[in-house]
Amino acid sequence: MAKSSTSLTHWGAFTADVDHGDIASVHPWHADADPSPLLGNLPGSIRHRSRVTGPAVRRGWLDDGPGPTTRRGAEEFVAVSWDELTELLAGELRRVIDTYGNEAIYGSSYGWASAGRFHHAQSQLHRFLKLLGGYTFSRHSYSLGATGVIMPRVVGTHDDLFKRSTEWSVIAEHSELLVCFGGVGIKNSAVNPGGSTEHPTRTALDSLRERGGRVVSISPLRDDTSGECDWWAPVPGTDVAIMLALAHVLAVEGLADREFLQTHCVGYDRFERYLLGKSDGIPKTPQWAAALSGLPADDLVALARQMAAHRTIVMVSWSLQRVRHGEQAPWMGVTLAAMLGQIGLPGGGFGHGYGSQNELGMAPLRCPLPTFPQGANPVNTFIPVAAVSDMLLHPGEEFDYDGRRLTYPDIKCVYWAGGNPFHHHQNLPRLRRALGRVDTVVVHEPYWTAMAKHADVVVPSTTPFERDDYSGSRNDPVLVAMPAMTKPYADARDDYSTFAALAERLGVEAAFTEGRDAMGWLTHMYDTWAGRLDFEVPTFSEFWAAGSLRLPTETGLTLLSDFRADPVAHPLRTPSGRIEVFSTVIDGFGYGDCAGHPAWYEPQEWLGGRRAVDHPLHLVANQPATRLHSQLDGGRTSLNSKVQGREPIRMHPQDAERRGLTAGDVVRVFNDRGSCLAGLVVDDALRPNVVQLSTGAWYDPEDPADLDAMCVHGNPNVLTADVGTSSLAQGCTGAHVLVQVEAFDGPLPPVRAHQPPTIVERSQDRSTT
Ligand SMILES: Nc1nc2c(c(=O)[nH]1)N[C@H]1C(S)=C(S)[C@@H](COP(=O)(O)OP(=O)(O)OC[C@H]3O[C@@H](n4cnc5c(=O)[nH]c(N)nc54)[C@H](O)[C@@H]3O)O[C@H]1N2
Ligand SMILES: Nc1nc2c(c(=O)[nH]1)N[C@H]1C(S)=C(S)[C@@H](COP(=O)(O)OP(=O)(O)OC[C@H]3O[C@@H](n4cnc5c(=O)[nH]c(N)nc54)[C@H](O)[C@@H]3O)O[C@H]1N2
Ligand SMILES: [Mo]
Repeated sequence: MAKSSTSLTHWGAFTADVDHGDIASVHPWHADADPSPLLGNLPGSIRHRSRVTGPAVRRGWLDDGPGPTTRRGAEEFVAVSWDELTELLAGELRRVIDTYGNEAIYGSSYGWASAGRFHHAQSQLHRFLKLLGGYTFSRHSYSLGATGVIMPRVVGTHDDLFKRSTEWSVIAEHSELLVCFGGVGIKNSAVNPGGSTEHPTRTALDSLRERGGRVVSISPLRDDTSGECDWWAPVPGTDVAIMLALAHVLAVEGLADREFLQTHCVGYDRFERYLLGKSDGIPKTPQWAAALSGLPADDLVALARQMAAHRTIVMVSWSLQRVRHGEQAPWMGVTLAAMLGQIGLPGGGFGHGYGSQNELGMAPLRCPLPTFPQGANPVNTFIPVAAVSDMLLHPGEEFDYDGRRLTYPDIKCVYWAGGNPFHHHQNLPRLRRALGRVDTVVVHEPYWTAMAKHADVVVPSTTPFERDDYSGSRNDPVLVAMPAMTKPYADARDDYSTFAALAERLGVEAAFTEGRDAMGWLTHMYDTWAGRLDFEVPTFSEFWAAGSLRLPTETGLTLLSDFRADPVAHPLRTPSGRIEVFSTVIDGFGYGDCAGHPAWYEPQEWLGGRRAVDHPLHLVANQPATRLHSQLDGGRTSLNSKVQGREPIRMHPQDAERRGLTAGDVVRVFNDRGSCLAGLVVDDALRPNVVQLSTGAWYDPEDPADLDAMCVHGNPNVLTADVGTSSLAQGCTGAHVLVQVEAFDGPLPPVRAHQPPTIVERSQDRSTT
């Protein structure tokens, strides 16, 4: 008998019909005007064949004990009982801590996990490891690695750029011109960490256009902006040159707002010397940018004049900073907006990530959300998050980061819960070698992802639909109850229960659980939160029965309006209190790859460089339209997009014809780092010489024992370079990679990505006999 139940994912709230322990169908949240197609991945996800059904240990780890090995990902697993798993894992954690210290555990566990304030995998793991004495952690994200370091130095914050961004309703009402680098799409704004109950992007853009507003979408892909727009498709990676050219026109035509630059910024003069070519002999003219970007110089001149004449918002998508020198695009975007002098005016100024995530343009909550307490980490050692392979491969080596020299720790145990490095990290052959260096890899997962298949100890987790929780996000007005739809599948357990059992073996149970079960925590977190609010909310049981709770928001925001109105009373948290067009601090670091003002640096992976001779196609490895990262890759929406079971790669008709390829072909995508198969889609919505292969197809090596094997399924991270944005931020650079594409004529290898590995029962296990 189907029963109806409401829940929340990062891509939206929904009601599900639940039948025989699984989601049978989903209905979007009643108030969501533009629900995400990603909801289509949910039916069948609870009992999917790729679920981890019980605890499992890699054969070699069980037989030979912990230690470095290149066999990870290529061996069978042995099914063990929960008791045995707990015993083995507790013993290994104790061994690593006693022998090498807590720093030897890499417990950062980057990843998106699932929505839920209590059963949030990383929060559970971090609290647990802190009670054991701590772990090596990571800073910032794959999303915003460059922004997270550069923007606090330029505008005193990175978080407020998103949390307190100009609201969509203000843009729809006041903006006349949106100049969007990277577009402003609805593909990505489906998603909000913690969940969304509204998706306003499409409607806001429609109302802006109805008012006569214009959208200029500067992006290699036409569909990066929803609805009608002027589509300008430059050579990928040349946006900073384009922004500099627009700035050049403003500077030489007397269109820059000198007063705003004087009162609200520092260092414009230093920057202008560079802009005009006085410091390096190269004026950043529209002609100069045209040669790099392929955009006509006249168009750039005309656009700059229009930007100065109209209420204009400069939007920079997050993708622009997920490349080598990624610090420059947001810095230059703010500088360009500062020259226009409209920062802090309704509908003018700067936006960073409209169309990247749903929180942009959504009103922030006036209150915090209920929180699972974390405690402090006694270990101070950290890495910038995307340096994980570097860390594992180079223990003891020094590296640059944000003005400091840091040293990589010597990691013995990698512990992951709620993330998938075989989704998120670059150069996967290198990651496999890096993981080969440690003694033990532990992974908590509901699904047999490639990361789970590369683990020594695999801990089966529940999905959010098998446990009670609630969730919301800081830029969404509703706290949503997530009652369990069904009991845990097979032998899966909540991460909380797993850690509670481990905590018991390791003598920290009382501190970890504080005597509460999951429902006890949900109530406690809610009551603690409610007690600190300055307004009344229903009791926990009233909220739970109602299923949702609307919270007050701060509406009508314009980013930095206070600062604009009075920069002395509302200074930015920068050394000068103003926007740092020139940063003395960054200049003082003396980095060759990030100077004291925004600048054009030749990209590492781009069509204008020497690498393009052998790799003539620019691959945009963007976020998938059909799923969140690698999550539910085996779901309906995701599978429907595949071509002969492979991830689709989009190519311009001209490029396909030149290679004798037709739509529906399986092609080989390759460079000097690796190769993968993909299914060809021919489409003129791309700039020629650009191909697009989104992230998220589960890594599927043709021969798992070969560390350099071709991925038969289409994961672009076998191709991407594992290199930081710059010495400043060392952020992720996975957005761009140069490749070649050819027909694949061999016999088609099967896709096994969504199949579990070989698991033998303990009774058939020779190590017990
Ligand atoms: N080339 C390239 N690479 C990229 C990017 C790019 O643009 N290009 N983008 C980057 C970006 S911005 C990001 S944010 C990362 C995303 O990388 P990740 O966040 O690591 O990717 P996800 O697929 O969301 O991984 C989350 C995992 O958590 C698991 N999970 C869900 N709920 C639970 C739970 O309750 N318990 C446990 N134990 N596990 C759970 C899911 O099954 C899934 O495997 O990828 C980055 N990688
Ligand atoms: N459906 C869906 N939505 C998501 C996610 C997902 O996995 N699926 N992930 C979420 C996460 S964690 C994050 S961090 C955000 C990321 O948000 P973004 O970083 O903005 O996402 P991308 O899809 O990588 O890039 C957006 C667009 O930028 C364009 N672009 C790429 N390179 C260039 C360039 O050099 N110049 C210009 N002008 N444009 C360029 C690409 O065509 C691309 O489609 O998305 C979030 N939203
Ligand atoms: Mo992200």
